[in-house]
Amino acid sequence: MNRFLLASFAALIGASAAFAHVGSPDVFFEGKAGEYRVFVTIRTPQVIPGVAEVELRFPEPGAEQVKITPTPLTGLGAKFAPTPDTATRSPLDPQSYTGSLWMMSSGAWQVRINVTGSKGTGELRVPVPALAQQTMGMDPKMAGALLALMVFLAVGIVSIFGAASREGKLPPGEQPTPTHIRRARIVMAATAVAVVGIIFLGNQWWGAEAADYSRKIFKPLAVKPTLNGRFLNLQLEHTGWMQSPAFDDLVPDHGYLMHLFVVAKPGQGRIWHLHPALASNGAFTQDLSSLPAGRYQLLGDIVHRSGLPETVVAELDIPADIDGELKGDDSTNQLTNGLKMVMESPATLKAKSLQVMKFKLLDATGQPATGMELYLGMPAHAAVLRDDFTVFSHLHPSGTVPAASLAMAQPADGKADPHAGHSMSAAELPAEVTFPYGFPEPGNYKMFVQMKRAGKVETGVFAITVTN
Ligand SMILES: [Cu+2]
Repeated sequence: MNRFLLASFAALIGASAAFAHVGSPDVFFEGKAGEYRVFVTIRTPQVIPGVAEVELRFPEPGAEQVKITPTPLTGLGAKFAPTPDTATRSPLDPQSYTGSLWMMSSGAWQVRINVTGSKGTGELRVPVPALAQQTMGMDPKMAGALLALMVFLAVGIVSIFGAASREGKLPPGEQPTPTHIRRARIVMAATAVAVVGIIFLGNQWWGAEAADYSRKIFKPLAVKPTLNGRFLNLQLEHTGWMQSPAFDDLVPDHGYLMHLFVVAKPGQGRIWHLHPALASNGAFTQDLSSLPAGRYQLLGDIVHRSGLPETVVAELDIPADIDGELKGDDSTNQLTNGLKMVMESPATLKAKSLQVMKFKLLDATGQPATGMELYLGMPAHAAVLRDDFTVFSHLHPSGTVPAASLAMAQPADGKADPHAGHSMSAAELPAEVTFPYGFPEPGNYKMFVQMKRAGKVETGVFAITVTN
């Protein structure tokens, strides 16, 4: 009978694991399928196997038929795609399409989007991590009803067996003798023992299934920070999820194995985007020169060879100021040379829906800045952080998908274009960028936007309120 308790216990474990993930599992992406520019939202399933909801919005008309197909990101499964599903065109907005896709196993998946219309055919492949986030708890009303049914059936079967042995062979109208009654009691006791035994075994089976499933619930790798003078050492640690025993399956993303965001607590006015060097398997080291004393949140983005991205999270106390200067691509957050960064989207946004946020870098005279450069191969990078640190997402103008995963999704025969849909020509790089993103829940957020100009990374900090 405590199977219901077990189920709710499993749900609790699930809830805490979902919290450890950095709270933003859905995929937002802008890219091109052939000549068709499209905004892609993929709402990932909470349980695996589960259904991913795909929403597509074409800013320009022309797309007439849209097919979507889920396949694993890499390996044999990626070569043998199942039959595509036709996405449903919205009756209200002919440039929007929706569809649902089953994701059958945990890991790195992709959704292939095939578009036919007035501009020919085109394909776009969008990587999606399919990770079990939680065990679905049972609805208390359903649990109550099932419990009542179970008691009714158990009592029912005991009394049926009792009545059968007491009166089954009696001619109509005759009363059972004390012998009959005694025998019936023995039968009822034996039946009750058997019923309790069956319920007990059923409970064991349920518990085993729940425990087995809870092992599949995604738990990101842990990381242990230690401070050694001005050097930060980061040691990755296993958490028991299906993880590679050595930490040797990481692949570089924009040329670095880890993108570490160091955020000052509690005000979160400042952020550093650092690139720790690999010291040995699973151990990274970073020079923290230029960090003032204080408490920091560490958020490290890594990508596995499978294409699965994850974020490792830790807290760090720095007891005394570390003086010095950052080097290379590492960056802090300041706007220099009288530059100004402005957000052109409303400062109040709705949760859970796709927003295309626009930012501009202006020079001292208020004109769009010139001399823009790519920063780590991208026109811009952004970090979205909820004020309580329960949500963190690392964005690019193409969306939430890491460039390394995106490159893996491209067909081996075609040219891999990790920046599909974005002009990468530095000569005419505009001082204006957009990021497609959907805030997972209401609350107060900070968004840190980084663009590179004249050899310097410029970071703008924006407070964003997200409503229901
Ligand atoms: Cu980035």
